[in-house]
Amino acid sequence: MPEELYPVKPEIARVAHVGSMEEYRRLYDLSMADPERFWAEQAETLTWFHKWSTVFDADYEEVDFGWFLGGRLNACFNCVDRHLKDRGNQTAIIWAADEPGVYKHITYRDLKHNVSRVANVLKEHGVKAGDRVCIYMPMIPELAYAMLACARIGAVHSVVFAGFSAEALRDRIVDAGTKVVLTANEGLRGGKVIHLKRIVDRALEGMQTVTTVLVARRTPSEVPMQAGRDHWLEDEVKRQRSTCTFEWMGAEDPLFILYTSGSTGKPKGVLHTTGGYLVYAAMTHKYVFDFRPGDIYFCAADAGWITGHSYIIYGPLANGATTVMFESTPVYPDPGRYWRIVDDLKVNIFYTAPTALRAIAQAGDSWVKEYKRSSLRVLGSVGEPINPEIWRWYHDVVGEKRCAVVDTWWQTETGGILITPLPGATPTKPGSATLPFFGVKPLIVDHEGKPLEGNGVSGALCLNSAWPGQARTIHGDHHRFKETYFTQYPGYYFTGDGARRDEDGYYWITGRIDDVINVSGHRLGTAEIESALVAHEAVAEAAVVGYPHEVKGTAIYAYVVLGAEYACRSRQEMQGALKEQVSQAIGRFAAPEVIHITASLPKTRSGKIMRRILRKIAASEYEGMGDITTLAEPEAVERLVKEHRDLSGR
Ligand code: 7RM
Repeated sequence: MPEELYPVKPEIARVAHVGSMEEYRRLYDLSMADPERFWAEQAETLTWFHKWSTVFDADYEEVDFGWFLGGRLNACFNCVDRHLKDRGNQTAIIWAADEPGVYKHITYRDLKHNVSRVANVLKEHGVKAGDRVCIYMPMIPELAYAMLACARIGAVHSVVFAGFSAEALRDRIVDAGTKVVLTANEGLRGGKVIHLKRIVDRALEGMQTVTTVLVARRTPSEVPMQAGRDHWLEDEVKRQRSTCTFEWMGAEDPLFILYTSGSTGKPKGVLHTTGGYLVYAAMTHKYVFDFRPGDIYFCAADAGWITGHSYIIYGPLANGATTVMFESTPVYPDPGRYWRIVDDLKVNIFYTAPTALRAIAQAGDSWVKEYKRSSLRVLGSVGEPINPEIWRWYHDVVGEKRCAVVDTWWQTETGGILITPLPGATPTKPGSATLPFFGVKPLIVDHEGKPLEGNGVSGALCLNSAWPGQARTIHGDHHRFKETYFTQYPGYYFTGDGARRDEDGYYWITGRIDDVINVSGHRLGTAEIESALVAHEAVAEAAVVGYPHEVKGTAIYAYVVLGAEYACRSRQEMQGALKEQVSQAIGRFAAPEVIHITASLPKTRSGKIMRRILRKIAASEYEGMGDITTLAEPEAVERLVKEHRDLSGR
């Protein structure tokens, strides 16, 4: 069967920033031939207090990169103040509350005042340039104010997704060495209350290092406030002036830390710097979504993840966009929620994760068709591979075959989108992220670390270029940064993903090939979940794998061996207790879908758990287990298969 190719829509191409494949190639070739010139030109789109002297410098041995060295700028100034002259009264942020139909429009001028007030509060509480500030907030405007306020005064924000548990939050506060935490009394999501302040209190128990907790008020509820430490943000900002000077940050000064999961149990504080990150976020937002002034842009991610950082806050605001901040879920109060917002706000560009699309599609097309969606022009996807069926549904049903679909591949570490179609230039194939963005050189590498030339090859996805948005280090552990990304395939950045380059040179991301899984677009390390499980007194051993799931994309399957004293407990009771255990250690979103209690795990004679086999069984693939003769206990496989059949009915 010839591969489906969706041509570019002429109406989109006619007005697009990049309107043809020739134009894409021309710019791509320029970016490869003379990257410094290319990126210097892009950097001109930002406002600099002082121009850079060196576009790019690298010490490959030490894995140190710098962009726009010598330059001084402020990310908050670029996202807020510089727009006041031309678009002070334009809406910067439309907040879509959890309650359907409730919106709040915040102009660029309002944004400046609100951000400045929060910045002044932070200063009053002793926050200085370079200090880390932890933000653990729901999707309310104060979250955006807090991030931008940090940027304004040169503090480094560490946003922790509000779905993380007290323990996970505590680890991140300790690792980043934060003295100030911003939170809310409660969060509201899908009509349910999340007791954020209570979680913060638990995270801070016995911790002396956090001296200030600023609490935004999202609900009328009162919460316990610890005298001297806790303050209502609304009371604090009231006293402040609506103006605050900005720090002239060096281009390579840190802008933020964002924790992400890797193949060990300890999350990594990925560090991004100011100049390169902002140039890259702004440029990709403009080109990938073909953003034009006046567009209403809606990224449905949570600001607690990198997608929210780059494509709700920094990229869109640097471009003077109107960006929607969505507090609720795609299915609250019903699966038509996204399209209701699209119609209410006349959204032109919409960006979400495949897992959300699958959940909505499952509920039936009527939820989509109830709304007009006539304002939509570009539809984006991110976070996990998008299966061709749901890609077609997005294109045909949501976009009525008029909209461009952009499947954007990137990572927390890359700062912005790296492999993606451009709406006006790239013919698309359902399920393929298509071609590299400007300045990006993907490589497909074999087991020996040899790059595979030509098309029609698959292997590990590496990158053989430097781009301004790339992470510079892991907070507090540069050695780990080098080890994690630059040693497995010497000379290249290893993404952790597998990929295929097809006959046309299009990239197909096949998913993680390390011990990371993407569950509903949330990135989790299997080792993290395992260490949460074995922390339970009943658990002797645990092994976690991912398996294909209709809505979540990948779901978590945990094999657990109980200690002798617990072996006779009711399975149901233990399964419940262990799911709760993971919720407590990481967050509810990390709780395994399946807990498979068993007598032993399949191991090699040297004691290595055979994950390959565990993955097969979890996926109900009983054929092609490969060589199991090296197993210490070959009959374990048969037992596991039988137990799995009983558990899953497959
Ligand atoms: C942006 C984000 C990164 C991992 C990455 C991939 C997977 C993301 C796509 C994708 C296939 C895509 N950052 N991933 N986008 N896989 N197609 N378009 O998600 O750090 O949280 O996760 O997500 O495995 O390595 S992340």
